[in-house]
Amino acid sequence: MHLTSQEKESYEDNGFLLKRGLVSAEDIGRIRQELNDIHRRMVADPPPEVHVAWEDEDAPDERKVIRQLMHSELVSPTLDGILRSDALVDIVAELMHPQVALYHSKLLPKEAGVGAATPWHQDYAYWKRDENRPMMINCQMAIDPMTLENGCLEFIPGSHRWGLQDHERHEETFGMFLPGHYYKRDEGVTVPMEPGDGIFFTSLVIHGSAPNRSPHPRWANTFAYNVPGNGAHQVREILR
Ligand SMILES: O=C(O)CCC(=O)C(=O)O
Repeated sequence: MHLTSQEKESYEDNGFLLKRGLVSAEDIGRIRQELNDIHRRMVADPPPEVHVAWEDEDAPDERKVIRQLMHSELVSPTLDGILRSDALVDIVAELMHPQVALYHSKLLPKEAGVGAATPWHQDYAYWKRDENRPMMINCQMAIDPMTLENGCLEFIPGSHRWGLQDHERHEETFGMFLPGHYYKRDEGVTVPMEPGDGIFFTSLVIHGSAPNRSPHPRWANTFAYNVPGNGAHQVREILR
């Protein structure tokens, strides 16, 4: 899949680019099957390399709810296939660098009623090391319909050109966020997505999402890519 010059310009101007229909409905169906009952399975028997962060609030039936599952490619063969597919890697190669490595893949199931907000932040606040530069790129793929009501991503267009801002560390979640909790920003752009859509965004663009107070789950998966050699521990596998 090749990008038009308009799409590339839009990515450079805004720091993000939405691609509709990146992944087929069949693949989304397979992911749902592979992740069936994932909250309970991760409580009972999490694979050693999979790291789970839990929501503060439990579900109404008192079950624990996943906020973020790191290394989701290890629990879903379809996610593993998608992250290395030409559909994604071709676009990453055009937007980031011709050489592409996997940094990580994470599932973000912002569950109905309990999914917390993600305060405004730049991913590079987490990823900065002495030996790397902010070359990494994300692709968040929608598994469920994502709307403002269930907490789709919001971006501050052009903020990737402001450089890395000062972030605060939240002790409870180990999160790095811009000062203040999530709040509506006038300059924020909300990006609703349908299952299979994907949004590519730079590691410096400011983004966040509202809590999911709706009755609808908002499952998404973010694939993060890096340039081989850009940070010793930030390359999991060279893809191209
Ligand atoms: O899923 C969300 O709401 C936040 C995700 C995010 O910040 C990210 O993937 O970098």
